[in-house]
Amino acid sequence: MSDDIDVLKPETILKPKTERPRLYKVVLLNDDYTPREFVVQVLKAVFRTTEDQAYRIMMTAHQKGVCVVATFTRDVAESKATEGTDMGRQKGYPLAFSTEPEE
Ligand code: TYC
Repeated sequence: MSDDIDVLKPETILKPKTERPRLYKVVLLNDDYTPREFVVQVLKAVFRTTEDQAYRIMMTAHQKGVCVVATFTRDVAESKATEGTDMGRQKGYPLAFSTEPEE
């Protein structure tokens, strides 16, 4: 009908969504072959860290076996982990990053 008016139906009244997305850690894994300086270069390029931050993260992984680099939403964490791992593979290094959900 031409004289119908729009009404606000209850189902159009949305509850504000305040929940934040789950965050995922990107973890750097140590290995015996990737040169330290190359790990630092990758960390700076992919995670935009300073030289100093990258060196500390690399040395933590080197000494402890793993180091959390940073946390992101799932898609960003997965693409950064893939990008870092691929940079190593292109040079023939076994450099590896993994992701895991934060508690
Ligand atoms: N352990 C490597 C070496 O001695 C350096 C390295 C550090 C590799 C951290 C990977 O995540 C890593 N050349």
